[in-house]
Amino acid sequence: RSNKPLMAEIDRIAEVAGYLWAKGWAERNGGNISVNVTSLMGDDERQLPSISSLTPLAESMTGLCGHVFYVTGTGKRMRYIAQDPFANGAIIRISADGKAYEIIAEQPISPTSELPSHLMMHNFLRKSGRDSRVVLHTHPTDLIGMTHCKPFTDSGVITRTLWSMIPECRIIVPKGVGIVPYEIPGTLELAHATIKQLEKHDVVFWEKHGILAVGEDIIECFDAIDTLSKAAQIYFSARMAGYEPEGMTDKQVDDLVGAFNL
Ligand code: 2HA
Ligand code: ZN
Repeated sequence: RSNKPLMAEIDRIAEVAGYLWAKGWAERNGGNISVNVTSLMGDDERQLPSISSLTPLAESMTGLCGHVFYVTGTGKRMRYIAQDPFANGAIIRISADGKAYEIIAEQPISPTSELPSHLMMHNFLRKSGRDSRVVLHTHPTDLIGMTHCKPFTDSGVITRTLWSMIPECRIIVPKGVGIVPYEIPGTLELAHATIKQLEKHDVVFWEKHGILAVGEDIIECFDAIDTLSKAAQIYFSARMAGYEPEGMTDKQVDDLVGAFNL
């Protein structure tokens, strides 16, 4: 725990875990976080002996050989990750051949059930040269609610609707959102479908399940989801008051691109 940059990053993860709980997006063990911390560790730390057996991965992660991640634990609650990230998550290392992982610190806490999808996303992001180190998955009530309504299961429609609620939304989520039709949580099918959406977007909805953001910075990932949630709340508030919100016009939304260099 003497590594200051790593501990500062773990503190930020704990901070965001607390926000997810406070927002009401993290019922029981809902949601999970993984962060590539390889660059925050010294050579000696990356070589730490393992404290678990080597667990094979279903697909080899050739872009992540020797990489090190903080991952939240399976079944662990965000509200407790906020209090004690090392009692509710672990540092894992991908093997030199990319075919397995082992836990190297601090306690042998098994990684999230969504590890296959998280690692595949990290693998994809590295191979495509993006410096996204963070994958954040959570269950925002309002955003999930939107995916229960047909027109919004289309990426273009849900993106335009959310963008048109407030200017900030397009400014903070300029690539819009992708959406993956319902898949069983934790499966490779879900992982593959998500990667496809990440080719064009940094934020992806999982229909009737949740949302996921990738990025360089965990606070920015949280902010993107928070801004989308704000837009969804404006939409639903209007609907609950009995009217269809007018929304900014397409021109008003598109004018932001030039004005803010998006
Ligand atoms: O960690 O959110 O998608 C529980 C989940 C699975
Ligand atoms: Zn989930």
